[in-house]
Amino acid sequence: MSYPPLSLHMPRTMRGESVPPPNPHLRFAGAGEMRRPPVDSDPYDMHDLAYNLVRVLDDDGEAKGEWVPDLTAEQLRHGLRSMLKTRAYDRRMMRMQRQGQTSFYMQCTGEEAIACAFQMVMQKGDMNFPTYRQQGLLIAQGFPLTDMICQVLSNEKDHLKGRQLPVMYSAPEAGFFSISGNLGTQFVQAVGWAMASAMRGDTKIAAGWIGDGSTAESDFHAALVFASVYRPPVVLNIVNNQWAISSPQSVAGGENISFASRAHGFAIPSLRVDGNDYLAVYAAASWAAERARRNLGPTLIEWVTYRVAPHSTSDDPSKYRPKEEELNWPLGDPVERLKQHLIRKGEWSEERNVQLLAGIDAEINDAAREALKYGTLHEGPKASPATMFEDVYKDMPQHLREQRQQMGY
Ligand SMILES: Cc1ncc(C[n+]2csc(CCOP(=O)(O)OP(=O)(O)O)c2C)c(N)n1
Repeated sequence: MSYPPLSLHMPRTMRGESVPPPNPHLRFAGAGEMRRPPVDSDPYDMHDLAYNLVRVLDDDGEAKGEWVPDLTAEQLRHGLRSMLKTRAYDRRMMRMQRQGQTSFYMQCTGEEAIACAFQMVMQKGDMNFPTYRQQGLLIAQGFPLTDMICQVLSNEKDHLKGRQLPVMYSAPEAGFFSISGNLGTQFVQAVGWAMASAMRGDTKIAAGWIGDGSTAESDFHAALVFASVYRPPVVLNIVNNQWAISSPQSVAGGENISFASRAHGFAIPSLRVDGNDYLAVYAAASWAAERARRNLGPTLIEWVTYRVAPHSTSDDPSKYRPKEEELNWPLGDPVERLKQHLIRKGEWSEERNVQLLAGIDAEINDAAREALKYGTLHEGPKASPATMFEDVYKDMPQHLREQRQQMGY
């Protein structure tokens, strides 16, 4: 008996077809179609939710179904403000990079709803373990923009003292754990932090964040094992923005199966949610946070979205994906969708939106002007090079003292 020669499967997108056909195993429910199970559901009774999409806002901006969250008009306007501010901040940082005031920047354009709405369910003392694309977690809670800009500029007021790449913020006091350049490491750390909270008998919860591409890292799997075994209070967020630099999500394992369904082998409940729908994000995040706070254990959420911006200031997406892809993206723009919803409710208007944008621009200009007083990458005062030997260890060992002396300090 002889067989034909073997060949390796290549995801369609690796064969040069950059817009994948609709996945026959994944469904895309209309707004309001998906059920909202009780938070203490058995994960085995929730499998359908990992292959479909929880959506609240329909194409006309109407909120529908069991997942409609209980949010006041003021809370919804806060959401719109946070997303617009995040977008404007990104644009401004982008410009600073192009003008040579900083070396590097990463935008989250199109993904603002996820971090901005998620932050609203976090409470004081809870901890996010973000990637570099969740600046919305800080902005939605009103974290000082000047401090963020000083980090991006690596200037004299950068509280990380110029030791980190721009956008790798660290603000644990604001529930925002230090960002690391090594993909995926924070996911397993989030689980460990949540385990510590439970071991101490505390009431605080953690949230881990990871991109679609980074789910291929081993830390993603380690995180699921620990979360499955010890059931700590953690929300495990996968932001599926379809791309990992130039690699489509199919290459990370998303060609025939959803990322949400990865939870099933670990008996962890999971949801697949429209990440461009502020209301759906808030509702799903509340559901998962409630589970965690009630000691019911972890939840995995796949947020389906699209990375509209280049991966970073060092990237040019026109080299690997057609512009039509963004234009044909079916879930629209999170900012426009929430704005439309508010207008439909009679709680917003185009005029108020223009005023809001002007206010945000002024706020960002003020923050930028203040930050620029403390210097940029190339100009102005800097932390003394002597400080680069500090904080490697709690106490500086002899060999670092010698190296510092060799530099003349
Ligand atoms: C361990 C590790 N491998 C590779 C890289 C280089 N790298 C930085 S970002 C990135 C893509 C990550 O894509 P994804 O997880 O989908 O997140 P996104 O950038 O789309 O938000 C890669 C490969 C890295 N920083 N760390």
